[in-house]
Amino acid sequence: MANIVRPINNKVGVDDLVMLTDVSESALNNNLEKRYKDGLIYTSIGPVLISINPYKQLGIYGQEYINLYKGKHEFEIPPHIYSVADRAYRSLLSEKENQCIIISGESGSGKTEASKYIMQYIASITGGNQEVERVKNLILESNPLLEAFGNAKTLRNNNSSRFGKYMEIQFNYAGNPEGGRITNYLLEKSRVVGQTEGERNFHIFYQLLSGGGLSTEEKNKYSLLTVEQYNYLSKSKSYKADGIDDAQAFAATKKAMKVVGITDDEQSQIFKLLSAILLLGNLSFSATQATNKTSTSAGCVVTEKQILSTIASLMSVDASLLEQSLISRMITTGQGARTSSYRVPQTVEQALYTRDAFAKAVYSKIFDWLVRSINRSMEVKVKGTVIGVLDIYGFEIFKNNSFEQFCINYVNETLQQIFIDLTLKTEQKEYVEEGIKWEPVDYVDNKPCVELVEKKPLGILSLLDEECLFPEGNDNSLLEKLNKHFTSHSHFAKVPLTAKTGQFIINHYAGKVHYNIEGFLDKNRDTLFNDLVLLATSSQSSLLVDIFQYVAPQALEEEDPSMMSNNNKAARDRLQKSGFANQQAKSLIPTDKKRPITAGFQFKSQVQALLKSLYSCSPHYIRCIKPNETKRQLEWDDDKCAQQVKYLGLFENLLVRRAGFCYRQTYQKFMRHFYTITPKTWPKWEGGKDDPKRGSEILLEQLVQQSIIKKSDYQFGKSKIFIRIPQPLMTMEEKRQQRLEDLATMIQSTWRMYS
Ligand code: AD9
Ligand code: MG
Repeated sequence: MANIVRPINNKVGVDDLVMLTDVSESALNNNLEKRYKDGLIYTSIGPVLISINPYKQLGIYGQEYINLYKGKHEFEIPPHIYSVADRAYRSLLSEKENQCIIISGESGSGKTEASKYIMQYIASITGGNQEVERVKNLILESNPLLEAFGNAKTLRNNNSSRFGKYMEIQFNYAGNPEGGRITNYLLEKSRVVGQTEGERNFHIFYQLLSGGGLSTEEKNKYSLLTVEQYNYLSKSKSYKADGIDDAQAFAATKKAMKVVGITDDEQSQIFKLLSAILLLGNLSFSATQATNKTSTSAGCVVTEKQILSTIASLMSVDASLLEQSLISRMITTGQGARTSSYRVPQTVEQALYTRDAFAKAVYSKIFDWLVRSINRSMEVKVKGTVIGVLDIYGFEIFKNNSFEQFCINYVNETLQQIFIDLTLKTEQKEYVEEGIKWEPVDYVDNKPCVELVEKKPLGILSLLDEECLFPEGNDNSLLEKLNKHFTSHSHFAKVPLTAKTGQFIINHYAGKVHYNIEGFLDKNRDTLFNDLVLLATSSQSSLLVDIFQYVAPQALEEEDPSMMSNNNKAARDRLQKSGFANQQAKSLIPTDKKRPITAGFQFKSQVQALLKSLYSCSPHYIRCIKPNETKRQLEWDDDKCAQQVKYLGLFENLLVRRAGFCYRQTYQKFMRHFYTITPKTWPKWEGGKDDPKRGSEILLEQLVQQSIIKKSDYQFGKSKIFIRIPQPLMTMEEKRQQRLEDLATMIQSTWRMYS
C-alpha cells in the first residue's frame, strides 16, 4: 500500500495552498505549475480541490487507488478526486445530510471526466444486492447515452458537453445507491443546424452514419446517406474527432439504451427521427409568385419533393401537411364565435427559418425524452439522502458573446454566489456560534450582479421577456431599454458610442463581458409555430407525439389561467374539443401572451430550482483548470492559467481559508481519532470517552511542548476544536500511523510470546 502512496505523495510544492509561505497570486500559480509539470494534477485549498487537465492517462484511477482513498481523511493522504468523493460519501453517512459536488471550470478543463471518476468511485465503494447493482449500472450507463446525444467535437474539446447536468444519486439506509435523477440544462440546440468550421454536430449523428452494427435492412429503413451528403453535417467540414471511434461508440450508445429500458421499437423511432432531422437540412424552397391578385405576398414551395416524402415517411406524418407547415403559417384572429383562421404564405427565408426551428425542436425534445427515460428507470418513490454532482458549463468569454453566453454566465454568477454563501458566510457564522476569535475577510459579494440579471420586474431577463411581447419589439429596442434602466448600475455598462454598436457590458465577478444584442429576442422567444406542433402530434410515431406533448412541471406551475391570452385560450379549447386532454392541450399551446414560456424564463426557473437543491446540501468543490489551448501534456500557458485562477476566485478562496481554520471537529471525534498520539491521552481517552474537551486540551499541550503546533494555531470552541493550518495535522496523522503500526507489532509479539 505504502508503495502506491509514495509516487503521488512527493513534496513538489505544497499539497494544500494554505501552506504557502509566500501568499501571493504568483506563488499560487507557480505552485500549481510546478506540481502539474511533475504529474501532480491535484492540489487543495482546504476542502476545495483544484484539478488540472493532464491530457494523458496518469494511471491514478485504478482499483488500488480506490482502495487507498476509501474511508481516509484528507490529512492522511494527498489530494485526489477520490478524496472529495469519499468525503461527500462519509458525510452523507455520518451527518445524514444531502451532499453536492460542484464541478466548475472552462470548456476542456476536465469537468465531465471528474464527474465520471466520482460516479465510478461511488459505484465501487458501495456494495449491495441485485437491485443496487442495477441502479449503479444505470448511473454509469447514463453517461455514454447522454454524451452521444449531448456532446460534440468543438474547437476546445473533442468531447465537449453541450448541456449542463446535475445528477443526484439517492442512497438507502445502508448507504447503497437505490436510485437517481438527472436534471439537464440548456442544450445547445443551434448546433443541430450548423457548426463553426472544424467543429461537429452532436456525436450521435456520426455514430448512426458510421454504420457500426446496423444491417443493410436497417440502413434502408432509416434512409441513411453518407455524412458528406447532409447540409447539417458538411458545412463545418469536419467529420472525425481524434480519440473517438464513432462505430464503437454507437455500440455503447445502443447498449446504454437497452440498459435504460429503451425498447428496440423506441430506438428505431429515435433513429428514424434523427435521419429525418438530417434530411430536413437538405430541403430547399423555391419562391412562387402570388396567385391571388388581391394579395401582394409571394410564397414558396419545397423544391425536393422526394426528400420531403422521405422525411414525412420517417416521421410518420402526412407529406402535404408537412410541406404546408413549413411554407405557411396559420394565423388566428378574433375572439369566441368571431374567431377566424387563415393561412399566410412564408417567404423562402422564413421557410428556411421554420425548417431549422423544427429540426432543433425535434432534437432537443428527443434529448429531454432520453433524460426522462433514464430518470424513470432509476426513480425511487421515497425520498432519501442524495449526493448530487453538478457538471455545468463554466464562465465563457468569447469574441462574440450572445444569448447563450449570457445564460451560461448568469448560472456561473449564481454558483459563485452559492460559493460565497455556503463557504465563506457559513464559515464565518460557525466561528461566531462557537465563540472563536477571528478576523472577518472582505469578499466581493456578487449578489447585485445576479439581481441585475434576474430581478423582477426590472432585471435584464424581465425586460427581455417584456420586449418579446411587443409586436414591434426588436434587439435594438431592448438595448435602448437596458441602457436607459441600468445606466447607473454598478455591474452594467453601455458600450461607448465610438466602439462597436449593438452591445452591452456586464461586469461579472470573473470579468467584463461584452454581449452582442443580436438574436437575443429571437433566441428568447424560441417559437415553434403551432402548425408544426400540431403536425408532430398528428404523427403515427408514438415517440414523436410523446415528445411534443410533454410539458415541464415548472411550466405548468407557473401558469396562471387568468393571464392566459384569449388567442391561446381559444386554441386550447379547440384542441380539447378535438380530443386532447387538458394537460396535453396546455403543452401544445404556449401560455399567455403576458407571460410566455420563453427560453430565458425557463432557464431562470431551472437555475432557481438548482439553487434550492444546492442550498439544501453540504457543498464540495472541484475547480478545474485547462493548462493550455493545444491539448498537449505538460504544457503550461502562464497567461491562460493565471486567468482561470482569477475566474475561479482561487486566490480569494485562499485568503479566506488562511484567515480561518482549516480543521474543525467535535471534541469527541477528535479524541477518538488522535488519543493514541501522546502518552498522557493514551489509553485514558480511548473512544473519545471521559471529558473529550479536557482530553483535547491535554493533547494539545503535549503537542505544543513537542513543538508540533503553536499555541496561536488552535482555539477551543464551545463544541469543537479549531486548528488553523494543516501542517501540524499532517504530523499528527504521521504520528498516529506510526503509533498504530507500533501497537500492531506489540500485539503480535505479545501474541507470539503466549502462543
Ligand atoms: V466541456 O465544458 O464539456 O467542453 P470538460 O467537461 O471540462 O469540457 P472533459 O472532462 O471533457 O472537459 O475533458 C476534456 C478531455 O481532457 C477529455 O476528453 C480527456 O481526454 C482529457 N482529460 C480530462 N481530465 C482528465 C484526467 N483526469 N486524466 C486524463 C483527462 N485525461
Ligand atoms: Mg464536459
